[in-house]
Amino acid sequence: TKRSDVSNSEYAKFVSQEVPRDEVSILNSVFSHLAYTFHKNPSNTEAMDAYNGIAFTIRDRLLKRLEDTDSHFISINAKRINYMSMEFLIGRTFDNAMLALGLRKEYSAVSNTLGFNLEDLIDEERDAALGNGGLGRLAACFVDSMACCNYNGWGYGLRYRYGMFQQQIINGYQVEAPDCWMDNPNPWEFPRPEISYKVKFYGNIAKTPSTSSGYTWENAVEYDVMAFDTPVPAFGTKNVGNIRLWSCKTNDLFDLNRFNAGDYPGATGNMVAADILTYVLYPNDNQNAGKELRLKQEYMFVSATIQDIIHRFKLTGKPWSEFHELVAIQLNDTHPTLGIAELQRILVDEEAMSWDAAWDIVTKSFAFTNHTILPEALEKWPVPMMGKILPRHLGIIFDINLFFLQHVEKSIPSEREFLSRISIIEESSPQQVRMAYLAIVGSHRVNGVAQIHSDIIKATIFSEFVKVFGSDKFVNVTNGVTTRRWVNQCNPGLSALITETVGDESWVDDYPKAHLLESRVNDEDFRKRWWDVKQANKLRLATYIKDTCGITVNHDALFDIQVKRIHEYKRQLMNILGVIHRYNTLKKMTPEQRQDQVHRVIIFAGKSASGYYIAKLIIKFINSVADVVNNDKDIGDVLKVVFIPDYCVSAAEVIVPASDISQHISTAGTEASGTSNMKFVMNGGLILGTVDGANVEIAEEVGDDQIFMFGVLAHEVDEFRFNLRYHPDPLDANLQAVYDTIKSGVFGNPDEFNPLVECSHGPGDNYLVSVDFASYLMAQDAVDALYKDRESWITKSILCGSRMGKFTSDRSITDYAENIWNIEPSAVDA
Ligand code: NTF
Repeated sequence: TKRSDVSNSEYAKFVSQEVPRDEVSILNSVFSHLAYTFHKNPSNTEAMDAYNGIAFTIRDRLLKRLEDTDSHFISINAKRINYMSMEFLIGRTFDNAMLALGLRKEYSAVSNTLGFNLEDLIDEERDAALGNGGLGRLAACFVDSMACCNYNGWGYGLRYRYGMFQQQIINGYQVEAPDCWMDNPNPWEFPRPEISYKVKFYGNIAKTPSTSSGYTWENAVEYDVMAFDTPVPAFGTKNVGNIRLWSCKTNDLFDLNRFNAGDYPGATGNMVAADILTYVLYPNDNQNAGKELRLKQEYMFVSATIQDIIHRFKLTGKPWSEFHELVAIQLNDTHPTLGIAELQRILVDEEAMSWDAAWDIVTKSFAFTNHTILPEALEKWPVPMMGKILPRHLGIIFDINLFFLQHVEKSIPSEREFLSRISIIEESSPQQVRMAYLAIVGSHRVNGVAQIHSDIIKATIFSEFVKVFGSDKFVNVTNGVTTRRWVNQCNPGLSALITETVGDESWVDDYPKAHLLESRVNDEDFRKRWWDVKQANKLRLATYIKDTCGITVNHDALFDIQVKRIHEYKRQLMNILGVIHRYNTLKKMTPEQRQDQVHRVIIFAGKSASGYYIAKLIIKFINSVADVVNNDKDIGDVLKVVFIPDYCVSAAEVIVPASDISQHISTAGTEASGTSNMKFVMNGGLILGTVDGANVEIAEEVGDDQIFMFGVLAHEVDEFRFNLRYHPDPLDANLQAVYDTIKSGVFGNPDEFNPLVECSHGPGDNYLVSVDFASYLMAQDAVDALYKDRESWITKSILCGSRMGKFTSDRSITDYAENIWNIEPSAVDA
């Protein structure tokens, strides 16, 4: 019609205009948002308002780019990768977005004009903490890299009202408080009420000849699930990424009749039932709680996502046989594995497709990443629970299993035993659905996240599947981290040095270029500036520690950092036992001898799952030891122990650039990769680690001499565990002395900490603390010795920082694109 012709052409003119980038235009748009979005003027603008006003102008610019990116990929019918993850640990967006748009200087000037320091405004933003730890942060880095590398990639997840809990430390104990991150307006998300899908639970299956599969799902409870989009700013390109998060629509579930009858809880009952689905992120890392609500969360997420993917596919008008050429679906661990059954269900029940044709599409589209081998983390759902909540899916999973086992029986004549070992259904009481097995059977590729981990899964937990599917289905993609956030944004001092060395900022999205730093390793002036950058970052962290813990630390001391989720396998316990050994040693010295020692600040941070008793006790223990050490007049500045509360992405951005040494000391074979190890080394910190996860590849890249490695090897672990149980060695004298100190009561009631003594030696020592303790202490001595030799230390630090090109998530994403997704990049405006 005429009206839409006119408005279409006017609109085309309007959107083709570049958004102005000069300071005056930006200031005007900030005024406009302050006045018309927030009803503020410069005289009543507080820091939060200024942050919001400015953020909304950035949002405008991002939206424009998101729109351009989407149209671009639609116009070329680009294959889309759908990264399905129950967690996105995004952190803050403000600073990241300014840097990505290349407008940080302009925004700094604008905030000064408004009477604020940009750094203070940055602190107004709450972290988006929709993840537990490494797995969720990896997803956030990956979406950043997909956008920066010009891939058509979206993240899909859930919009939790309460993210990762806030950790308070009260009397040394972890206390959890809800993370009410949605209290303030969120400039970074866009509600999309027009994008919503129905998701069903419960009900029963009826046989109906009218559908091609012969089944329908009846009497189910239905919810409307709606999309919220979070654009992901990308550096060095006009492409912008997106994370689509789902939440239930609840308003139309209000029961007015009940309300009128005075039944207020009844009136809102259905609203609450729907709302609670995305109320809270389960706070478990490497641990599976097996709760019914979690299963519902997973299904709601999966169902909305698969429907959205199908909806977009149908817009292309292509035949189903081309689905896998336009769609790749990556499962971030097993949490979204129901997606396999959901796509199969939709194709056979609703799209009238034959089982085999549907299964072909499913297996060509899905790929699965495994992130852990810890048995307690591997997801299994009781068959009765799944049958109640998702009756049709359970039927489909049984069929998938049946056809799979028939195929195995035919291709490799096998015994019943073998079939029961690889069955998707575990014959326990009750039966359980093994989600990792479903993910393997329904995917065309399975990957681990570091070479050693990928090798281990093939040799252990998935070895039977290698026999069935062949070795090529199982690949490795080593993790990576985004250099935008983890170098450029969090460490401006270092970034300036790299930019000067490389000649421009191209290293930010081409990180291997940082190797040029190595050419300056003998340049006196450069070495001094390298050291000074580290000292400045340590001073910044010392201030943060003073503000958050009230403890004064000297930034000239060696900063020794272990920050990550608290878990027995990560062995924070070994670290704190080592601290007690150090304390004992110092106490025996004369004051003069003590002053001669390397001064250390030992820094811990991390959250424990709320129901994880031993991990919580470890936190209390660290704080009790810290109290004694920090208040011991003999010790003074020679040793300080700090537990920084509420570790989160924005805290990490202050902590990571400030390490001299960081610890990654998991029992060999237990840490799939680790990603903070990469961040610390990129920022010029050395690492003390076991032969585990990505430590192995970091050592390969930076050179064994640059790294402090210790401990037993992965293939030796079983034998040591066996010996601890049946042929224990006598206890190491240093460890015995540490236990004696604990038992003397200096750190408080020894009975309280006895479980920690019991799980660090003898048959209870599942993670081999007592086995590795002696070599750990030796490695720590080597750290001290090297730190005394400042010039050697600086050399190693520069070599480490310059050799980390491999560990950018741009490389990981390129590996996925080439080896798993079969997808090419394409830039807007290219
Ligand atoms: C984690 N896994 C691993 O424990 C880390 O080693 C790894 O770096 C990250 O994944 C990212 O790959 C998990 O959080 C989970 F849930 F799989 F246990």
